[in-house]
Amino acid sequence: MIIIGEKINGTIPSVKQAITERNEQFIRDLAVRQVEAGADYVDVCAGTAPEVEVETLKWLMDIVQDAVDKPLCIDSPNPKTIEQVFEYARRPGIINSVSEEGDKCEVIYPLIQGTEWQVIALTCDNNGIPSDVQTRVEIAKTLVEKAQKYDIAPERIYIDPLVMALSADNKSLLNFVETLTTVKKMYPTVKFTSGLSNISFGMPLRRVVNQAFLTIAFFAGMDSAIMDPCNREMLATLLATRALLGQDRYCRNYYNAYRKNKIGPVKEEK
Ligand code: THG
Repeated sequence: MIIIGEKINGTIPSVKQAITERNEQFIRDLAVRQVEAGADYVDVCAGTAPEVEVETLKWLMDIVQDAVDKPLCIDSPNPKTIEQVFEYARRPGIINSVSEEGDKCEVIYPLIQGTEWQVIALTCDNNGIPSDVQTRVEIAKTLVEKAQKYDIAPERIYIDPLVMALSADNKSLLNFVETLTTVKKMYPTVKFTSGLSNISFGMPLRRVVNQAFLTIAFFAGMDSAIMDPCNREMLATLLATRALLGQDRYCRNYYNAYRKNKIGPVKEEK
């Protein structure tokens, strides 16, 4: 399971404040803590007004790249923003994201053609997020086929089916799994990712629902999660699931994480 650390996101109030105050230490600390907890990529999302988004993202990208040795996941709804900050990335990472909305693919795909960059592809279009599996599958197919025109192979694409709240759609997880299974039959090397918190929107004990979602989605073949690796319960669930699925020989990662105080009751550092 590939972990994309989600905490550097200007829509989180404490991060928004750090951005406003240009508090470098706060951002650096978030990057370091996420990577220490196991993040493979560090998501950076400015979440600011469009006029200052490019400048804010550049600032975030510099801090993260000076602080940690992991690639970025550049998160913006605006492909033009991504185009402008792209050259400030010091190594290939993940673009978050393209979709069938507007000209996103036409801007982003040429940008990453001939590079090792990967891309998250959301299954939505100008009509919004489809609620049925079939439309999601069709959009995923279009996104993968368009990518092939730019020599972007399916293994560089993470499909994100934008999971709905379970409280709004009782089949939300089942649709997610069916979309994943169907798309992977067509493109066995394509990857899937998802945020983990939308599923529980409006429900009590959200973290329990989020963890159950992670476990089932993981078992169903999800390759990556956009998550907070500093969330000790979620990380423990992820590592336990990985061990249960036979992906952690001798449960070594699980034991190590416990020994290194990344999961379980918080122990005082000596
Ligand atoms: N798909 C894709 N990109 C995404 C999302 C997605 N980017 C944004 C978002 N969803 C994922 N990022 C976040 C970031 C923060 C929170 C939720 C999703 C969040 N954070 C709380 C905080 O830090 O205070 C709580 C975190 C916790 O307790 O775990 O809510 O779906 N492609």
